Amino acid sequence: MTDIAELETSIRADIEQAADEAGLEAVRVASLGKKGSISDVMKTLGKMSDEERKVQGPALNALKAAITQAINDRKEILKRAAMEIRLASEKTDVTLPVRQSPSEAGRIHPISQVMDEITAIFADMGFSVAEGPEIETDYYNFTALNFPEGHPAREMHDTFFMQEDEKGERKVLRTHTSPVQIRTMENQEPPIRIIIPGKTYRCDADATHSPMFHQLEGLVVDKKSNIANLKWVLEEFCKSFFEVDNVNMRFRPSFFPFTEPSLEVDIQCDRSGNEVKFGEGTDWMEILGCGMVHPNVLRAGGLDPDVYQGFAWGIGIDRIAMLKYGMPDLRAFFDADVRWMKHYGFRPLDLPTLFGGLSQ
Ligand code: 2NM
Repeated sequence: MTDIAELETSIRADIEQAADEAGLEAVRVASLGKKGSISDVMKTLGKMSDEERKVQGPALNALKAAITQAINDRKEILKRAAMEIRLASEKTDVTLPVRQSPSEAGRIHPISQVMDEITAIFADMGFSVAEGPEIETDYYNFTALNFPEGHPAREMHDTFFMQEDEKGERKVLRTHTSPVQIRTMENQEPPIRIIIPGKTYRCDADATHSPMFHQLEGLVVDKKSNIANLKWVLEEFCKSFFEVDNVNMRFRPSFFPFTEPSLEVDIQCDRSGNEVKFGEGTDWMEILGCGMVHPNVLRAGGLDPDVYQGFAWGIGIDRIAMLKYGMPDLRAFFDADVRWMKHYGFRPLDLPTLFGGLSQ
């Protein structure tokens, strides 16, 4: 027969010697567990005489309770000791600078920045943004825009043609965003006030041309839209975009198939210093093309030219981005060079707004 007092002394010694919670758990299993030393003695109760059981039964229950208590007490001590060690080793220096988050490290490409700036300016004038496909039909890219079949202007656009499809149709990469204007006229009753920023494609590549480039076109159609409105819109745009109080603009006659009359717009500038300054000087710089929408284009858009008239314009985003932010080489725009982006890119959380300053 096991001496209960002896058993208790031995288990208590094991409890005291347990160095951590895992060791203590092993002691608990070895004593109170199903196959533990106390359970082993419990199993002998059945074979005892009634008198013996009356003494040993309560004594064993008391032992169980005492050991459970001793284990819990020791557990508390070990837990606290473990916490003390963690607290001592896991010191945080709250004066260290915070590590830069990915959203802080990223940069907005100057083209995206300029598109956002221009969108903010025109949104303020009540324009909305329209978008459309970059792979277009010949009809939307040329025919509906009053480029006659076989007209040299079609060739002038250096069009990228897709393979013929099963219907024998050859789609094109849009050479301008103007197809979106036709699609909008087809789907929306005037008054129409839209801008269309997006990618455009022409087979041309040198220091100032990339086969993929960005345009932003605008369209206004209403019953009485006129050249005076057009000039006001463009002047407001130039002042906001170049962040100057005054610009001198020069409108020269030009030709586009989709507008009549067609005009090219120059703004006065000073190129004597390192950078171009607008609103002063004696030089002129061409920045956009515009005109009154040709009656054939309105008709193609499903509008009656005897009821509606409109004006439209187109700006090359890449070139005015280079101008505004002093980037000398267009090709670097599309190199995806992280160092270039770090230098010329914009902070993602500094969104351009008219009230906060477009470019800060
Ligand atoms: C330009 C210049 C002049 C233009 C015309 C149209 C449309 F579809 F409404 F007729 N959209 N864009 C336009 C007019 C574009 O880019 C230099």
